[in-house]
Amino acid sequence: MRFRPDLGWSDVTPRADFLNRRQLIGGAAMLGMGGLGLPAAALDAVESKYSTNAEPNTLEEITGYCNFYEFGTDKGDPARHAGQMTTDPWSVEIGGLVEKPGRYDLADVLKGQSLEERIYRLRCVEAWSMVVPWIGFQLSGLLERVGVQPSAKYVAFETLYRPEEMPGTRRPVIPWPYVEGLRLDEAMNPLTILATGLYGEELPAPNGAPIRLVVPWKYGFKSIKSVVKITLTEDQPPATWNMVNPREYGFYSNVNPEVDHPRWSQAEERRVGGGFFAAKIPTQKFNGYGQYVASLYDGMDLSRQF
Ligand SMILES: Nc1nc2c(c(=O)[nH]1)N[C@H]1C(S)=C(S)[C@@H](COP(=O)(O)O)O[C@H]1N2
Ligand SMILES: [Mo]
Repeated sequence: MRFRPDLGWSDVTPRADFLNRRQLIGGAAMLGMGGLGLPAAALDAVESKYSTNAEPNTLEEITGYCNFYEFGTDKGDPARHAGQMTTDPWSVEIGGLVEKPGRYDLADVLKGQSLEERIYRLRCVEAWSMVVPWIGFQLSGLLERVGVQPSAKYVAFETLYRPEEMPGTRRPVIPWPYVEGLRLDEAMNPLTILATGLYGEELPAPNGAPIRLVVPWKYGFKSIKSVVKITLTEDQPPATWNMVNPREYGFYSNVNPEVDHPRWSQAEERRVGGGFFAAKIPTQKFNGYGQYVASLYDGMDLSRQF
């Protein structure tokens, strides 16, 4: 399915059908109830303990105000152009220090993973934020399934690079393909998900269809979109913005109001949709997820290892 900015997802996909054909065929265990015949309201009934109570942004805001440089640098470019991206068929190459390397079809990636709704805050390094009701599953589930070798210490991710379908990649704005990385313990943290949906529907193209990483305690650029490759490594993998400007964008890039970007303060953020004159809200350390992740960084000086 291609993203149509003129339609809401509920217009194009019956809600009860949001686990699309190929996901159903893949046999993803939907909230432990099995996929087929899922009542429309079932998803709403399940509260993840990791979800925020904050009001989610609208679908229009989430799909219309995006960073996805493969389609241009304007916030509206992804909504205009990401629909060109072929997202079916889709496969993810999983390799490096794993027991079962291979090219996994999307349905196979989802096999055995339980999808759930996670309503997360998303804090962009540019000092705006949103609240997004993702549908996804824990990355740890996939890594356990493919078997992580003992020597693995990091997980590297890569986005699709297909210039014919990605007008933004025809200029060297940033190095292509977009790459990112996490330390293995960050990747295994229960907050870290691979998202395949949003608002109970398939993931819209501007947000990284058909599968993207979401790491809610880090600046948004760590949450790499449209993932085609996952590699377990011994050494810290390259990360796009860190390569472009290591002084401004650290490998860790945990949300931290105490460490300013060299060119602006990170103490506050503007919630998208509040209007330009809306009061800024204070940025929380680890984007408010410290109770789950602060211990990952015990003994680290987060102002130096940012
Ligand atoms: N491949 C790829 N992934 C990406 C980006 C990008 O340009 N290309 N932008 C990042 C940035 S800066 C942010 S803030 C989030 C935005 O996600 P959203 O548009 O779904 O809100 O995606 C991240 N993932
Ligand atoms: Mo961002």
